[in-house]
Amino acid sequence: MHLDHDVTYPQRHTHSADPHRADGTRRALRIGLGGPVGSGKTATVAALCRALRAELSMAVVTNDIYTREDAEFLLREAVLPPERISAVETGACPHTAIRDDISANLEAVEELEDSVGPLDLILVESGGDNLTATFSRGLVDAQIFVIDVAGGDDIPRKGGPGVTTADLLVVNKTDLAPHVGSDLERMARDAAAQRGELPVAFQSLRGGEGVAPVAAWVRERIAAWVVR
Ligand SMILES: Nc1nc2c(ncn2[C@@H]2O[C@H](COP(=O)(O)OP(=O)(O)OP(=O)(O)O)[C@@H](O)[C@H]2O)c(=O)[nH]1
Ligand SMILES: [Mg+2]
Repeated sequence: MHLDHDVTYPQRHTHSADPHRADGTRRALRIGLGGPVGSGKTATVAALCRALRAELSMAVVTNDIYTREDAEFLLREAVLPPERISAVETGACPHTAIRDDISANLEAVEELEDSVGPLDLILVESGGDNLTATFSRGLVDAQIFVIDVAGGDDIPRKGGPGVTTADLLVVNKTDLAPHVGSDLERMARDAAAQRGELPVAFQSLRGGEGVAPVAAWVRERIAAWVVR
């Protein structure tokens, strides 16, 4: 069938990968955090909120399969005002809601922009999944894949799209490495072999620099986003 006139759709200003709002200004940068169950995604989101909330207007979307536990944790910890935290209950495999049918997540992102915006940054946490879960580029502009040293030091070698292609790979819980016998140097070598030039951050949220290197990476992405 051929149409000889333009088709118009109801306008939803961020309902796509379009980086602009209806008024032409740049919308919030959206960063997705994915990775296996319990690797430290919510803890990283909480630490990023604490590190960046004074300088950026932020909001968070969490995805859980049947609960709102991650959002409730962030609310309890008061990492952001409650109106800036939104929970999506995926009710299915977590990757479905971030990759295949992203409508519930896009709606959550849009509602946050409408209700508390303009925002600089929206963090979208996926439900914990396996090594194959990645975000649709229609939902997020960049993705962080969080693994941890306790999940086994052969995870970087095993690859998979998260480890191989995420814009930033975070290897979390380095404080546990001596206790679980994980070889951090080997993980770094394997990650570099899988990822080439793409960055890797080793992190412990129990000490040292904490989330600072990841927060610095987010700042760089924000700086590049607003001038484009
Ligand atoms: N020792 C140590 N524990 C950590 C670190 N980061 C997170 N944890 C703990 O690991 C557990 C899981 O962390 P979460 O942030 O809930 O992990 P998650 O990836 O969001 O988990 P799901 O959303 O259930 O997939 C919690 O008990 C955290 O306190 C770390 O750097 N070191
Ligand atoms: Mg979580």
